[in-house]
Amino acid sequence: MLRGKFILFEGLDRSGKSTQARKLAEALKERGSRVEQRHYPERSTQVGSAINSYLTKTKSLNDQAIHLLFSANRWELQQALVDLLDSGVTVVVDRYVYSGVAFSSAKGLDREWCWQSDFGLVRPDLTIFLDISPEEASSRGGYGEEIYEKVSFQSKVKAEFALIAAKEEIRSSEAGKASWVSLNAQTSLETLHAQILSHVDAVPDRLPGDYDFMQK
Ligand code: DGP
Repeated sequence: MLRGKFILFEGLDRSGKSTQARKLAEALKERGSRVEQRHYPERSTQVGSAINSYLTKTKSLNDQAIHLLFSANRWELQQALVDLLDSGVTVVVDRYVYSGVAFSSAKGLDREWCWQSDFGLVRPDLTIFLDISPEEASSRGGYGEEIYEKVSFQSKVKAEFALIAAKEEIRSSEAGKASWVSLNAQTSLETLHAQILSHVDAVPDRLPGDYDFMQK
């Protein structure tokens, strides 16, 4: 039996990640695959609840502490994620390590320091970065309620994601397999969905227990 695929969506707030993650999961299920969706931060745990208080501005925390809480939230759910993948379930994830680094670096924290707490986590098989301008994202519904939803800050996050993308694209080409793709999110839902599906189909099959990990 093969393990499931770990497919990650990353991007700015309101880039359309949730919609595309849902459409991807539905399409894969229709083909008969077992699929689960996950989202970080997972606000239902105690750590997640502290993160939620920060995001909704009911509790303030210094930048380093909240960075480590986001990372702890990924770590506390890591074994459950690996168990799902090993049991053959494809997991479509909305945000992960790269959001951690992009958002915290955008605040001015040292980039290398930001990566450290996530080294050792399982690396996604494919990261789909949905590229959108902060201005377009801000014009989409519901923007502005949480702490990071400001165009000026999201512009900094976008610049940090660009640095990460450059690094990950080099890693992809060295490894000879596309583990990071950046797609223009300002295109139609269906066009984007079709592009995503074709990238997911190209992800190589792997056996349970066979993972790459986040590392330097
Ligand atoms: P979401 O639930 O996907 O809307 O994410 C909530 C907000 O938290 C969003 O503005 C992105 C930000 N975020 C997500 N993950 C991390 C992280 O690991 N570190 C930091 N600093 N921010 C994050």
